[in-house]
Amino acid sequence: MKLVKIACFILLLFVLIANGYSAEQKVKLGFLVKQPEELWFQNEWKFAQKFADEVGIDLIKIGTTDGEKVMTAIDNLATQKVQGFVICTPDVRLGPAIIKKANSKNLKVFTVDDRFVGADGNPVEDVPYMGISSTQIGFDIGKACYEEAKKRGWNMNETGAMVVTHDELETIKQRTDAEKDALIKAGFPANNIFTAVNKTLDVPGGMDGANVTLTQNPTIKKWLVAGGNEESVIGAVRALEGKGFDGNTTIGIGLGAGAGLLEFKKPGVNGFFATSAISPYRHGYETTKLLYEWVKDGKKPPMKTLTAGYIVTRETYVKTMTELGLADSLPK
Ligand code: FCA
Repeated sequence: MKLVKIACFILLLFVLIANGYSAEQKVKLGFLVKQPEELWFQNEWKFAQKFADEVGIDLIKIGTTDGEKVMTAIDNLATQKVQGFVICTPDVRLGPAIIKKANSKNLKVFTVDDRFVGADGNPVEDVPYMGISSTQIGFDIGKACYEEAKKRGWNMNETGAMVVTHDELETIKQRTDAEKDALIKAGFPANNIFTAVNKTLDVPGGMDGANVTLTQNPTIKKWLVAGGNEESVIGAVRALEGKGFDGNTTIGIGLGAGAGLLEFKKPGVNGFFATSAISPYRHGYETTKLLYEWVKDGKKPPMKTLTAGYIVTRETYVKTMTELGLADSLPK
């Protein structure tokens, strides 16, 4: 009996020590983004940090603007004993190389915004991904552009629709294809839809792409503008301003939750009419939380989560975003 008691005591001691040890092992995560200068990604980081602070873990945030930087960052994370990272990769085709490297260092990977593409050209489906509902959001934007033009009594035959895209990226192509589709379904003349290309997905890239389209179509009097992200639409609006168009002759609808909101804060009205507000909270806080639970408790995250967008104008954005719990990402 005495022996049994001693054995139980030793066992208990062992369990306590083991538990104490694992509680000491602090979770450390990484969050890598392709365009750290963009407000969207800064907001993702902000909400990821919020989660990290709430649970008291370390979060290492690194801007990885090209493939080499991604690879160096993964080495860096591994050296710092990080257990996993969230990533929006600068190039989706890097997916297989990123997975290989992460596996070799025993790091868990969670993709956000842009889904990896495999060597066969298909999206990688066995790495958790949180993106936006690109097709639905794009469709809503195309429809809203048409409806606003109709409300203003514009003659659609004299109006052009510029859709600024970056087709190499699945999520952007889905958004802009749906924008065109919605315009056509609403009754907008297909011949008046023009595709512009934003090579870099930032404002200068949107402006360059739009300028090409504008030079090729000098007779169009009024423009609808849609795109793959807010930066693309803002770039096009700036290009239109350069040619004398303004808020009376341009209806631009973006997609994001950063740069577009700053347009609303500018005095007066410009061609950036509305944006589909997406959630940096979900893409930052929630991705980090899911990764944390995966690392800490072995709870596998859902393989695919698609988040919604809500069209807001300069009149409605503060109210709607506050209702959506996004007051923290409103520009000051
Ligand atoms: C892509 C775009 C970003 C943002 C994000 C949700 O990564 O490049 O601007 O729209 O999807």
